[in-house]
Amino acid sequence: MSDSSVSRVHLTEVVLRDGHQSLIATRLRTDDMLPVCESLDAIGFHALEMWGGATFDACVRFLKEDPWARLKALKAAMPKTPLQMLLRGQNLVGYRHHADDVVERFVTRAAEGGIDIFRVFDALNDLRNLEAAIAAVKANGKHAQGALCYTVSPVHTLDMYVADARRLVAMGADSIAIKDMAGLLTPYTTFELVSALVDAVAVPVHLHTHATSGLASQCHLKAVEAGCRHLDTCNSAFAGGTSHPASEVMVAAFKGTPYDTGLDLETIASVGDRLREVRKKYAAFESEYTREDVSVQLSQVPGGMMSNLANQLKEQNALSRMREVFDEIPRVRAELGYPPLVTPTSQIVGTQAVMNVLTGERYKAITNEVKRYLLGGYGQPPAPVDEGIHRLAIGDQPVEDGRPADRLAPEMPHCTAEIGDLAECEEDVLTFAMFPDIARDFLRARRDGTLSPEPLLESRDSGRPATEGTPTEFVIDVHGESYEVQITGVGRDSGGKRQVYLTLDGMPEAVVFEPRD
Ligand code: 3PY
Ligand code: ZN
Repeated sequence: MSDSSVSRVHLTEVVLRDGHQSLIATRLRTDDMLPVCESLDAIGFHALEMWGGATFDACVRFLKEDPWARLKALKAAMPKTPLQMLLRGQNLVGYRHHADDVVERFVTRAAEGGIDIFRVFDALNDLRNLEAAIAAVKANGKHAQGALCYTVSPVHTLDMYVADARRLVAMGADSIAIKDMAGLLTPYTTFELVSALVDAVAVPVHLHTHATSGLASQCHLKAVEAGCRHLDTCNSAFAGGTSHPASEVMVAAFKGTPYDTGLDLETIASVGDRLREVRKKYAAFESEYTREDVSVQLSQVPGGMMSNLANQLKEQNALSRMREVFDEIPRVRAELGYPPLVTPTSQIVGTQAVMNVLTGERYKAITNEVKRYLLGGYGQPPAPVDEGIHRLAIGDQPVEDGRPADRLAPEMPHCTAEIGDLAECEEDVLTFAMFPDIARDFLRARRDGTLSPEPLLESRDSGRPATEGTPTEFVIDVHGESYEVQITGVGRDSGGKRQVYLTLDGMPEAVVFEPRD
């Protein structure tokens, strides 16, 4: 390999999205991004990932920033380098499936706002959930990158990934990404997987792997040896642990080799110095659990998910149940047909696992989201679901096996009418479609001039009761996103069946369960 234009490795810098999402709960503010944008733009990265994933929710919920304004500000500040976003397929930047009209308008507005590369994934790798998004990206003349969520299970074979990658290309994907959000890859499995994908498809193959287990930079090296020329890295100020290998490290690793990135280490390092200073302001959002932890290789539970859950149980003085919850997550995942753990399946599996432990009996209470999942509401699980759980949860209700969005009526007209003149533009309607409650509060506060971001210095522990006993309120914090689960009551329905009432992120859920004694 001597032709450097063929062998050169291209880096996608993720500090403005996945880096802070992984390490400081997605709290980096636009004002703290802008001062380094000119330097980031001058470095020559293949792309800068800076939008999507949890950043949209965090902007509206916590930072009281308009995510669309962030997009436009970052585009203006970084006009040269292609900008990339993470799009959760039919879930866009939220947690539920949206109708195709919302997908089309969201992608169009994001493209107009400045996104050049759309990395699109589905938590189940049900590729039907990528169809509408990829079609919209192509219709806007932008780059559609199809991402495959990497996980380990009896059904997630090399052949499955190769077949999925081929289908994505047939659907119009301009490149393929291996999305290893939990950091489960090992160097030699990476070599095998990348070799197979590079052989199978003619488009570039990207590697996105988290440094959770400590193996990621070795995976990068083996990926490059297997023919991958596109790696995701993160500026050292927000690298390592549940984030990614440092950009500086990978630039140094390939320097002077045929794979040389051609990037200037000093400029990247100077951005790192400035961002390290910025990071100090966000001390309240640091967590000791985002550090490297090889145990993810044993449990296959993403580091961020396990550790943050532990953190929250600790706040509720329920730390004694932590081990049980950690052990329960892989069991629930297997019973639900081995979904990869990524938004929103991480939320679905995580909440059910917590319920199984805290109610004292497995599946005594079953969340509505698990029922929706079993009814086909998210698409097709990778493997068959446990029959007993299926029966217990949804009895003989028919399972929908079509594309979930085919059952959804257009949403834009209704959302536009409902939010009324609080929306100043279509982007506001889209924000409302995504997060109705928090968007309404946000848009109202913006109109009233009372927007105010959460304070930076307040500890995340504050305000949480430190009482002993069974917790009735807990937060599952996954990959920078929080879901608040509150048990609000127990009772009986008219047929005498016991019910647990809870709210999941403020949405009421009534869970009916049969007494078994
Ligand atoms: C997100 O959906 O926000 C992710 O980062 C998934 O890995
Ligand atoms: Zn990631």
